[in-house]
Amino acid sequence: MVSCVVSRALWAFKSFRPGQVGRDTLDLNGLSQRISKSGLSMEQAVTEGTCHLNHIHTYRVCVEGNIGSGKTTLLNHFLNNKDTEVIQEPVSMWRNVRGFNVLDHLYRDPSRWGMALQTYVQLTMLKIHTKPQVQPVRMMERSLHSARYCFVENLRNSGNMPEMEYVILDEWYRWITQAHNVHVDLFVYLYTTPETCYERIKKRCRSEEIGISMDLLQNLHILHEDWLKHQKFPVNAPVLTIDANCDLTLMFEKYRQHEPVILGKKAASL
Ligand code: TTP
Ligand code: MG
Repeated sequence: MVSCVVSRALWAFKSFRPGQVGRDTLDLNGLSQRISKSGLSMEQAVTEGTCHLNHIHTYRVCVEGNIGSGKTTLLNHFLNNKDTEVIQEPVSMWRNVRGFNVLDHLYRDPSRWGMALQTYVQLTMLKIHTKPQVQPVRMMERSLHSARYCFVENLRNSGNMPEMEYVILDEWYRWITQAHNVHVDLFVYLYTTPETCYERIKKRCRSEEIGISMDLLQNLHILHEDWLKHQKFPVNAPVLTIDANCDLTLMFEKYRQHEPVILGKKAASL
C-alpha cells in the first residue's frame, strides 16, 4: 500500500518536472521534500499520480473574448460542477502587486507601464497554467496566449510598446511555451461586438477601466478575431465560438447547450 502511494506520488512529481524523468530514485525523504517544495499537498500529488497511472487525461479549457465579453460569468456558471476546477483570472493581483496597482498605471500611461503590466500578466498566467491540476477538467479565464497575441500585440500596434520591449516579451513567451507545459485542449471564444463590451464595461464600472475607449475595444476585437477565427497567430487547440451578445437568460441556455463540448465530453466540431 505504502509503496503504491509513494509510486503514485513519484509519478505525480515526475509529471510536474518532465525534464527529470529517468533521473529520480525512490528516496522517501527526498521525495517528500520535493513534493513539499513543489507546493503540492501529498493528497494532491497522489491525485495527480493516480491520474497518470490510470491514464486519466486532464482537460484544460481557456475562456477567451474581449474585455467585458462575459468570461467570468461563464466560469461562475461552472463553479460547482463535479470534476471541474475553475480558476479565475488574477485581475486582483494586477491591481495590487505589493501595493502597486499596475493595471491602473497601464491605463493612465500605456507606453510607460505596458511592459510592466504584460510582464506581470505573463508571470501570473504561467503560474496558473502550471499549477497542479487536481480535477479532470480545468477551466480558466484567459491564457498566456491571449495576453501575448491580443494585449501585447495591441500595445505594439498602437505605438505604445517599443519594438525592443515587444521582442523581449516575445522571447519570454517563446521560452515559456517551449519549457513549460502550457497546453490547452479547448478555447471557448465568447464572440461579442465592441459595442456590447463597451456597454457592459460602463455598467460594471471597474475603476481602472473608466477611460476605456471604443478604439481600444475595436482593436482588441480585431486581434481576438485574427487569432481565434482567422488563426493569424498559432492557436493549437479547437475553438468553440459562442455568440455572447445576448442577455444573461439566453447565455445560461447556451452554456447548458454547449456544456458537453466545454467539459470535453463531446468533441468540438470545427
Ligand atoms: P479581461 O482579461 O478581458 O477580463 P474581464 O474580467 O474584463 O473580462 P470578462 O468581463 O469577460 O470577465 O480584462 C481584465 C483587465 O485586464 C482589462 O482591463 C484588460 C486588462 N488586461 C491587460 O491589460 N493585458 C492583458 O494581457 C490582459 C489579459 C488583460
Ligand atoms: Mg472577468
